[in-house]
Amino acid sequence: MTSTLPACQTTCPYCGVGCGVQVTLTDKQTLQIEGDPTHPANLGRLCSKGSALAETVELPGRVLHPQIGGRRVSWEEAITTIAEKFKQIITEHGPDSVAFYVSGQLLTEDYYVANKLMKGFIGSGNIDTNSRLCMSTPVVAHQRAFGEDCVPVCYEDLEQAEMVVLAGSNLAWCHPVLFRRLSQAPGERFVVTIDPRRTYTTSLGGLHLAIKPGTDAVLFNGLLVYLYDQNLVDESFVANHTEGLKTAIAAARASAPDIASVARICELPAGDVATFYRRFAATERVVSAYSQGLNQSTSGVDKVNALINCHLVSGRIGKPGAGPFSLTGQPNAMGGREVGGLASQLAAHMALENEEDRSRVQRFWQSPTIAEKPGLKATALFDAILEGKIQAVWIMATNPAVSLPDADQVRRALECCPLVVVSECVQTTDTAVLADILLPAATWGEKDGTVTNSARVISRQRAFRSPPGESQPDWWIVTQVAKAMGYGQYFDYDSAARIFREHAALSGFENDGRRLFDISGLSSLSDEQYDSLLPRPWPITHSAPEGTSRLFADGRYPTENGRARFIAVEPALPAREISTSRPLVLNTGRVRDQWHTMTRTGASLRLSGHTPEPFVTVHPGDAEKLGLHHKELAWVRGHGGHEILARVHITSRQRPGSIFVPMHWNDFYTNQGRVNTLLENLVDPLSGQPEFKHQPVAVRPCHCEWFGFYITRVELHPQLKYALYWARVRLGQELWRYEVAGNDEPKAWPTRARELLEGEQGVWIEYHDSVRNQYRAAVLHEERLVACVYISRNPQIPPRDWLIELFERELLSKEERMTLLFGREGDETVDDHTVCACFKVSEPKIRQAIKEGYQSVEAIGQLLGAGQKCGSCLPELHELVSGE
Ligand SMILES: Nc1nc2c(c(=O)[nH]1)N[C@H]1C(S)=C(S)[C@@H](COP(=O)(O)OP(=O)(O)OC[C@H]3O[C@@H](n4cnc5c(=O)[nH]c(N)nc54)[C@H](O)[C@@H]3O)O[C@H]1N2
Ligand SMILES: Nc1nc2c(c(=O)[nH]1)N[C@H]1C(S)=C(S)[C@@H](COP(=O)(O)OP(=O)(O)OC[C@H]3O[C@@H](n4cnc5c(=O)[nH]c(N)nc54)[C@H](O)[C@@H]3O)O[C@H]1N2
Ligand code: SF4
Ligand SMILES: [Mo]
Repeated sequence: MTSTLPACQTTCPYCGVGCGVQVTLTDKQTLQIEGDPTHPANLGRLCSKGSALAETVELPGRVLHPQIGGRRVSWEEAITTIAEKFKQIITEHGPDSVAFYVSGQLLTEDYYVANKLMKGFIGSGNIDTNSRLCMSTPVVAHQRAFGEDCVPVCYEDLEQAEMVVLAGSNLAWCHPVLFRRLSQAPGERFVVTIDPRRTYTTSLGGLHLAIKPGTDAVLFNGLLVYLYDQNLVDESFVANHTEGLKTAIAAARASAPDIASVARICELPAGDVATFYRRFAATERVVSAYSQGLNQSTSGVDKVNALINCHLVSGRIGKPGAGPFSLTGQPNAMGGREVGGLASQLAAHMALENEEDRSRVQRFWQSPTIAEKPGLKATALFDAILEGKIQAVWIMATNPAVSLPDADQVRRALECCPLVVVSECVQTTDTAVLADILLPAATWGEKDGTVTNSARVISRQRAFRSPPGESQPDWWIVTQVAKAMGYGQYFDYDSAARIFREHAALSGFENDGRRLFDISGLSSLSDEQYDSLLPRPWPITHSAPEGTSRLFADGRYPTENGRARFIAVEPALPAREISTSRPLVLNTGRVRDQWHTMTRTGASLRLSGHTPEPFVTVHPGDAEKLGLHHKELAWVRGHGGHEILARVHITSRQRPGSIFVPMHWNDFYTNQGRVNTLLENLVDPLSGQPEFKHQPVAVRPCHCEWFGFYITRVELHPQLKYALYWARVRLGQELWRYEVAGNDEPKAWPTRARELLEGEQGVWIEYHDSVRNQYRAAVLHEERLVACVYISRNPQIPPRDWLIELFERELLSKEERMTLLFGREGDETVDDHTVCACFKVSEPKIRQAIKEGYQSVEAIGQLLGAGQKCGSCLPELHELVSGE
């Protein structure tokens, strides 16, 4: 692989903060990836995931060639086959019998052509995106309140705010650079974190409201009533720029008449609710940032509108340091919305239901047809596949067999669909293995285009290496299929720049200022100008070519009458309440160092150390009731009796009555850990966004006779049949650690270990203590370590991060060989997860340093380096130091 640029400025492929990164090739021909100091999103900062990007540029397990039924074929054969099969199905069953399921991780240009092909040429609305699972709720809430899907604020507003409300957002882990900006911003500010769990985001201080899951609309309705009753309405703003306050107040009062009622329903101390309301009322500059804790709910749209109502009534919008702020998840969730990648939208913020808009887009595209109605939303789309109504689906840059609710049903849908095309870069994802036709997609660092971040800032992603094998950018693949379907003259693109110009032109086409999404100022960029485009927030017009940071400063909203709308919100209960058979609320979400289904972050050793296994967090009181023990395993049972197996973490951070399981683990990394198999397909009726935060489950201990781990250079799990549980971590290109546990009698450990590792050539050294029930073994080949095994009755397995270093040695000393069998002096059975990913500093090391007298974050930083680079671990370090 060759580098094409000495230094390349691009954008991080992970979260919606959209940090600029700078890629350089060092003298030693290795890639160096740093934060771009000139990018407005991060000004040089990166979080742990961004900092580890260089480790994952050479992604293992790439799809290198097009494949049909697992057979390598030429691009030509793959493209012709897809085009012919799609055409045939459309001829026989109509355009609505095919679908695309795309992703907020596509670049805007990829997204634009996919949407154009489906809506303008195939003539169906059936293109939906994983943003349905993520941002569709704020889209609808914005449309209801503002008339258009617009995020009013910019990142500086967060820093300028005197009060920041974080509602259903784990900012410290999910938008870490924004979290850093907030914690480093000058001046004092009061932070209110609304989250049933005490996440590390609460380390900002202020107030944590450990709200009863699902009751946020009541909390915000109560705030609306409070502001109204205390005469804190911004009379002139409300009179001149809004409508609907009276009905909104009436609805709010019916559900949240006073602080006492709110406190009771939300199960919060009344004093805390009063403090929140008082501070909100008294502070001019308030930003309320929200994310999946509100969005991923069967009444998410109402929750978001209840929050927006509070900003409208107090006029806290369109001003510096004030406004509601939807934090977007994926790097290009926003770009997808701009091109109309949701089944419920057209393109450039135009509406499918609007006759004029449809005609306008059709004229612009000069297309033979145009979708006449919205298509199927993500979960409904997969239901339609299962019912046989959709016969061909093309999935791009998303892994629905893991990430959609009722994931086994999704898998069945794909198994029975006559044609499943998957554009992927990783061969073994749970979805790619179900593809009839698998297409090699170029990925981050190999493709050119643009993305839009949470603050509407459009940035370039730039290629700095050539794609491996025959991989191609997604826009190229879609364009080839469009050409093969006979639409060549409309898809005659030879570069991302050409697509971008067309997209920009469409945004300004017959716009007259009615649609705020207008980037027509970029429609005539030359290729060179596109290449060197600097980040800027939309709208970007000819009169404001540098873009516009804050919207609605003039009080005008893109509704028919120019007024923002209050929405009357009657809070709904979660669709499924707990019951005696499923008495706990399952909440799911993210961990600090993994990204979704782990296809990239799972390949990084540094990132895998923070949370090496699927886990279930349980409150100590619940754990006691359920007979659960820390570090043992538990079964979590959900919808349809499905069960998963995960490691138990007992912590008072968890709210009693609810548990948390991360969304990330899948069949590649563990044997029974896909949490979405437990989820019923329940969606918000307005947005179609699924409920990922509130599903009833039951938890029971999983009794195991033995626990242990294997570190090997070969993949073991196909042979690990006797283990009830395995979860693996990639320690290197060809080095794995398997955590294992089983419930059979552990007599045959030595035999099993030998059977399992029979492929490993070398000398065995073993230690079997049948009294303490411990078995340790190592395999050495020419003094080099090739495998090691540790099995015990005890789930508290000693730390093992030091073992990895021994695998890197060419020659092991006698002492080192002894430690393989007998452990190291001072090894304690403590949690050995990595806290600082940049310098690989584990929790035991930090605890040891604290014991030795290094009792501040700074002192530990000086001693161990922890927290000194990206800063993502600082909240955890603070808590370790303060002994919480
Ligand atoms: N490390 C990491 N960062 C990521 C991602 C990743 O995979 N890994 N993914 C990116 C993407 S696509 C997204 S969408 C964002 C998501 O970013 P976030 O929304 O911040 O992350 P989540 O962990 O999904 O959920 C946020 C919080 O909602 C809380 N919550 C659950 N139920 C309720 C409730 O009823 N009320 C309230 N107020 N809160 C509740 C959860 O306890 C959780 O802490 O993260 C982005 N950033
Ligand atoms: N339980 C639970 N489930 C959830 C959530 C939750 O909070 N809880 N959150 C939901 C949310 S908000 C989101 S955003 C989704 C995310 O869920 P997914 O989108 O399914 O997760 P990813 O792992 O990001 O999948 C992206 C895929 O695209 C591939 N890829 C990377 N780059 C490219 C490229 O350039 N081209 C192509 N063609 N492929 C590429 C990657 O290898 C990867 O397989 O999960 C949702 N599911
Ligand atoms: S905060 Fe981290 S993951 Fe998000 S864009 Fe910035 S570096 Fe990437
Ligand atoms: Mo997301």
